[in-house]
Formats: sequence, C-alpha cells, structure tokens
Amino acid sequence: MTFRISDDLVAESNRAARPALDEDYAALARQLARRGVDIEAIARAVMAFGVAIPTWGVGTGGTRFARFPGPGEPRGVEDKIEDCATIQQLVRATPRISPHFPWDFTSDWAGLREAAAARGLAFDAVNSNTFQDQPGQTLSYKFGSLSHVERAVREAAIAHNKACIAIGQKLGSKALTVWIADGSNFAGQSNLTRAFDRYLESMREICAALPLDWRVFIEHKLYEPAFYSTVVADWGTSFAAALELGPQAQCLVDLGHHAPGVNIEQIVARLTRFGKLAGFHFNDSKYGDDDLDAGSIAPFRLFLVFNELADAALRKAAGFAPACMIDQSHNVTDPIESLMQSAIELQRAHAQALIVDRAALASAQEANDALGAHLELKRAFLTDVSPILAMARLRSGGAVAPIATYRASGYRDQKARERPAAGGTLAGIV
Ligand code: PSV
Ligand code: MN
Repeated sequence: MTFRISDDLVAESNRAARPALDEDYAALARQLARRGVDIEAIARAVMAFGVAIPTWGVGTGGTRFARFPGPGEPRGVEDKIEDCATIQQLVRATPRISPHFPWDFTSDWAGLREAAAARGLAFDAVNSNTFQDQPGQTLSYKFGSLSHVERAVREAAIAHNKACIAIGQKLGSKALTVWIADGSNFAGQSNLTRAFDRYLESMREICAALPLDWRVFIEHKLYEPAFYSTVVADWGTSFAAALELGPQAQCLVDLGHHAPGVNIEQIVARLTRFGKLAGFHFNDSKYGDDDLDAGSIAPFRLFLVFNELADAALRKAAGFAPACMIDQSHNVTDPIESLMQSAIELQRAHAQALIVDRAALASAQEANDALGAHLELKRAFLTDVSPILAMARLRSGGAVAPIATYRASGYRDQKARERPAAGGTLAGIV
C-alpha cells in the first residue's frame, strides 16, 4: 500500500482554518448581497466546475536545455494517477485526467480505468503524439506526420490517432485532441497549400473513425518546433479545418499558442459564436508557449476568457460545452502544488466572471459608456472570491488550504522513498 494523505490530517487542518473562513465568507456574502449576488449560487457553481489534469503535468517538465527532475516523480501511469488523485483529494476541482499516448501506454486498459475510478478519477480527452519518434520507429516524424509528403508516414500517424480513439473508448473518453508539430523551418521548404491539404485528408480519415458521440479537438500552435511555418498555426486555420471536417470537429484553445498580444478572449467569443469552441488547454505565458501556471502572469486575461464563457453559458449558446484542461510544464515547482494552485486560479476566474453584473454591463455597453462598462468588469475582477473557493473545497470534502495541507502531509518525501529516481538528466519539453 502506497502512502496517501489521511482524511484525518485534512480534517485537522480544516478545523484550524474554519473560524477565519466562516468570518471571511460571511463578510463576502454581505458584500455580494448588497450587489444583488447570492453567494450560495456562486459557491454551488464553483463546486460544479471541473478541470482535467494532464497526466504529463505531474512529472517535472523541462526546457530544450535541460530538465531537473524532482524527488518522487511518477514512474508510470499508475504513479501519475496517484498524484492526480492527491490533487483531487485536496482541491476537489479536478475529477478527470487527460492522458497522452504513447506516454501513458499500458497493457491493461480496463485495469487502468478501474484504478482511476477507484481514486475517483475519470478520463477526459485522449491526446495523440505524432511529434516524437518512438524507439524503433522506422517511419520518422522528423519532417511531419499527418501532413508529411510521404503517404506511408501519414498512414502511420493516422493509424496512431485511430489507436488513440480505440484506447479512449476503453477508458471512457469522449474526445481526441490532435496537436501536430508539422511545419517548416525554411521558406520554400514546404508547399504551404499542399501541406494543409494533406493534413485535411489525414484528418478526414481520423474523423471517419470517431464514434458518433465523440468530438475531435484541433489544437493549433503558432510556432515551435517548426520556426518558419506551422501547418495548423492559428485559430483561423483551426476553424477552417473544423468547418471542413464537420460537426464533430472543434477548435481547442491552448492559451500559450498565440502570437503575442492576440486577443484570446475574442477568439473564444468567435469560436463560441459558431459552435466551434472545443475547450482549453489552460496555462499562462509572458513571451511564447511558456506553459507557466494558469493565472500566474496575466490573471485579468484569464478572467476575460471566463467572462466570455459566462456570457455564452447565460445566453445558452448553441453547441457550447467547452472541455477544460490544464496544459503546463512545471520546471521549478512541485508539479502537484502548481496544479492545485492552477485549478484554484481557474475556479477563481470562473467565480469572478459569475459575479459580473451582466444587466449593468449590457446597459453600459448599449449606452456607449466605455469606462462604465469596463468598471463593471473590474469590480468583479477585483473582488476577492477566495472565501468562496475555500468554502467550496470544504463542502466538497477537500482542504481549505490545499498547499499547506499537502506540505504538512510529507507526501513528496514519502513518494521520494517509494519511487526511487530513474537517474539521468533528460532534455525535453513536456
Ligand atoms: C504542444 O505544445 C502542447 O500544447 C500539446 O497540447 C501537446 O500535447 C502538449 O503540449 C504536450 O507536449
Ligand atoms: Mn496544449
């Protein structure tokens, strides 16, 4: 039996935090009531919010220069499930995990599904990987995968995506996320039109293998590893592909995959308007695809994204069912701590968006009151909703102070003993 954080420890740390929380929650309830907001409705909405943890996120990430492994890193998918379950135990906002293949390959899919379910976890979108060659792979992805000039390579990549769908069915997933690294590093290296045509042709074959109740999430990315052109570079390309591929195809927004300064919330609004918003890979960035912790750099931008989601939910936008997932790389923190805090920051943005006075905002907009409208958003954004988030965790059986409780538990030290380091210094971004 491996180490688990005991319920007694969680209860004990909650008991200590409870008096201050009750006081802060009551004060916030009064403040919100004056603004016509029922705190209980917001608390319920926060409790209902869930974001998927990427299985690759619980391992220490790296850059192309180096990776500095942390103690007690997960050695395989079973360990990853254990870490994801620990996150869920304390924050109660992460009931699903998003696996990546072949990284999470195992020989017993039913066993994996059961192991996850036993820890209260279900499976979100499955991710295919045609951006790396696997040991012994003869048809290389060095020059692309789904858009490769050689049919045989494209077929291998298509077969892999179909295999991911088949695995996902065994795990109870309902979506396949496809991100390809295909592109070119030199002007002239690739025919920009033909490469996209080949991509669409490959994706058509993958879509034909999708079960009827599945969706395919097209993930775009501006650059990296291709530095001159990327086949699915932007939301326009993603949207065009989703239109061509039909109703099961939608566009996934990874917050780090845009040109600097791009208005991501407006992209979200556009995709929602046309029923093509698949969902998100949440993270944060300052320069590029930095994969930093959600809400750590640009919390106002995150709030504005959630503001669009709240608006869409309120007007019951057709086809609106965004899948929320995190996609981060934790290079200098304990991944479990980063993921817990990131889930909380997403709940925070969600709660802040829900307390926007939508009627006042609409009136200001209709009256061309630019500053008045802006201040309506700012009022919600500047409201400290932390007591709601903590109360939601408490009521769902989690920890009022997840990071403090996690640190007090000694979980990482225990895992360091249970999971001896594999050794070696691996480079690579995950
Ligand atoms: C690519 O940068 C990406 O955002 C895709 O979602 C990958 O699946 C993930 O990161 C892991 O490398
Ligand atoms: Mn991503």
